[in-house]
Amino acid sequence: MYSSKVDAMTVSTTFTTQDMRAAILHHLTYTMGKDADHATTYDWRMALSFAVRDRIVDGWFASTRKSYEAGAKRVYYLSMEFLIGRLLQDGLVNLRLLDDACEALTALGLDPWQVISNEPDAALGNGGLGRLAACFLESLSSLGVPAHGYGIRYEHGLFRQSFVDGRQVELPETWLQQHHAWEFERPEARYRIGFGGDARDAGWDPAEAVIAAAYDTPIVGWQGRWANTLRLWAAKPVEAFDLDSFNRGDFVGAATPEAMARTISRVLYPDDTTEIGKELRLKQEYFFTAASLADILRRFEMEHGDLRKLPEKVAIQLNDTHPAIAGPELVRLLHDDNGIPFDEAMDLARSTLGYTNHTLLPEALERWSDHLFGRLLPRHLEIIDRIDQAHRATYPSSSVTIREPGVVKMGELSFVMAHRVNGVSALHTELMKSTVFKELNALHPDRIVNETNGVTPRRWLLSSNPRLASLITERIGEDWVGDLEQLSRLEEHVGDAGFLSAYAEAKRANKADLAAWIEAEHGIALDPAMMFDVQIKRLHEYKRQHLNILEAIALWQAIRAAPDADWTPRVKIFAGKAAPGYHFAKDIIRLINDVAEVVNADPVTRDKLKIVFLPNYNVTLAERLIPASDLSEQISTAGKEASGTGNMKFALNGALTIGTLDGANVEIRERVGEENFFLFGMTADEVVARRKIKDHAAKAIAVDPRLAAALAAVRDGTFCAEEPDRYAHIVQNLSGPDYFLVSSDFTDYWRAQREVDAAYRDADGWTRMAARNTVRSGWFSSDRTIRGYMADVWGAEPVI
Ligand code: 26W
Repeated sequence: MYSSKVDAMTVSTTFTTQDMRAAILHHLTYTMGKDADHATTYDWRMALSFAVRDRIVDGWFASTRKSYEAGAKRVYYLSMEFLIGRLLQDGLVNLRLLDDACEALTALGLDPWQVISNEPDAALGNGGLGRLAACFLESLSSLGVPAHGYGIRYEHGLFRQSFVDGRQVELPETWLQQHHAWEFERPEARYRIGFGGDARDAGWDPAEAVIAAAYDTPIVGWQGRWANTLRLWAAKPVEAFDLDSFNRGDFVGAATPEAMARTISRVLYPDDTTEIGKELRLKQEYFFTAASLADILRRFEMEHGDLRKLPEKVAIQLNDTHPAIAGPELVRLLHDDNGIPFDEAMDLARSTLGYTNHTLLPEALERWSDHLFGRLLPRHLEIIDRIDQAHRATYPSSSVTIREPGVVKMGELSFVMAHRVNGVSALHTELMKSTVFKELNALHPDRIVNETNGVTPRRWLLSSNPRLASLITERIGEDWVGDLEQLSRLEEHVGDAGFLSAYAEAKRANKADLAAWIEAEHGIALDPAMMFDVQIKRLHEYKRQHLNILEAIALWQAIRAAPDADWTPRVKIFAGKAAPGYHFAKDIIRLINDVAEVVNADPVTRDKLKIVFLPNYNVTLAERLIPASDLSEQISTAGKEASGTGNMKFALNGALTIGTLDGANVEIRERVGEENFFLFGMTADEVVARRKIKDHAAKAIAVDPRLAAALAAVRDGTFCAEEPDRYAHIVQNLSGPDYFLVSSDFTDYWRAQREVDAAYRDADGWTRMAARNTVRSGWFSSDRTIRGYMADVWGAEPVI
């Protein structure tokens, strides 16, 4: 029987493969109630998960204990999304038990990876914002900072995507259909959350209420030295069951309270760039924010008592405006419920709150109708009005308002109610100051700071690319895992042929694995010798997947025009979901699939160009694709991508970037060296200027016959003979308004892609460039980002 008592500070090396084997069999028998002869892969995976979870729990308790003993300042990360992915492999890697687990499973006659990959992704997010939150939680634990993540335990995460005739089809996601091994229900942590009703003299009498029930998931850090808690709220009815209705035979009526309540945490809204504006979305935002604040104040009062000390011991970060109601809610709790004068309550709240902005897209900035707001949260609307009045009284000359006729602007509210506001890349933060928050920045010149995003090197290098990770560790030891900027110590190895060939071999083997998986999973044969050119991210016009496919069409046409020329064979791999209501984006998906069908079937070009759109992009697919990529497509219209984080993962894993000077591309290029980055396109300023030119798209098309020919092929049904006009609207857009300047950036994009072709033909040269990307990308660790927040925003310290 294995020993349970371990000190949180160190992972006991006493836990052997035998112990792991015994632990797995223990849980198979006593937790899953299965004997080995009848166990399914699911049973083995759960048994292994529980065995690993046991190892995490001890450290988790010790971390909690230590945080209380230290009386440390706590960080609370409020986010509507946590794009976690799988947790089993992450736990095994962070606890350094992966080898033991694989040996134990093999000894039990099982295929370790079949068991480990049986886990569904926790897809509780749309894209960048949600995944960043997950990376941040892992880094907070790896750094030993007392922190909680707070969010919603959606019953259904982001929809599953499949293709029917090349079109995206959405299917419900069902991660909770199976038992979720990593969560603990906390019946003692439940809060009543009110909605509607009336606000009357500094009080509120909600008309309806639901219960927020807590589910805790331990988030373990590197080497298991610390573990924090992700607390997700599920909505439950105040009255579980309406017996009277039931007795009257109204069975549906009897179940309604349950169904209505659960609706709030039923599903994640799949939109990631257009504000939703729906009542249920506002209910979701208030539900989790109010439950989280109630829980935060309960813990604070238990530890520290006097609420006036709140900012000293609590730092709350708002992940975009989605939890912005936290400002008014905190004022309500401090003023209405605890009698602290309004202005003081406002100052206390401001000193406690930080706000991160993740997008400048006007359509993504939340502006709630004050009608809906007033009906759902009447007291909060009153408080927002007082906050607005107070701000205007302090800055009478300013025209900044939180309220406008008919709307409540959540961006302005978040800015006014936070003591620090940050952007997520240097360029984005500057654009925040010169565009959306220009006036507020002038009023509060020291409030905006930059915290360039980062990614956790445990999941995105050590766990997903073991070949490269072990090569690095061989050369510089493994301290890089907890201190990624140590990768720079590899610089001198880049000149060493042995290192370079091992580096190239790791990439080649990763590509072979990916090709085998794509063949097995999708029946498409890819030659790993071809360049793997990859664009994986949500579908959006500003991310310009349509620029990428236009270049592919032009390349296809060029190869057909000169088949014997010396082309650099490449595969264009796409993956990404479109918001269900975003029809233009869905049409881009269909176009890519239609083009792929024609190009992949073309005997003239098939061994020189292939196009693949992999369905159901998620965290796990990204972990499979990124280590096997040669070229990273980061081609957004400059000024539109706040940061990007995929770009960082690719650079770390030795994929070269073709990209614009947008978001964090700018900082990646600065750090890896412009000679190791394929730059193209207009800058953010040039974009603004170009838009002012009448017929800018037509002008671009007129001077580039390749572009004209590619658009013509899309227009004339080359890829949809059965419905030639299918993409007329896309061509009409790109030759007309073309707001995202696809046509105007095409020529330079083509030029850069041809430079990529030439560079790829010099295999050693390419490998050197790729290795330099890895070696010089250590700064893009989310550990570095979190250290920035700790210093500039939270004033929090690690406890270990
Ligand atoms: C209200 C609907 C909605 C939902 C999510 C609007 C906007 C969002 C997010 C802010 C969109 C998002 O994920 N933004 C991305 O955030 C990443 C993390 O900072 C950045 O790296 C990406 O550039 C940014 O697009």
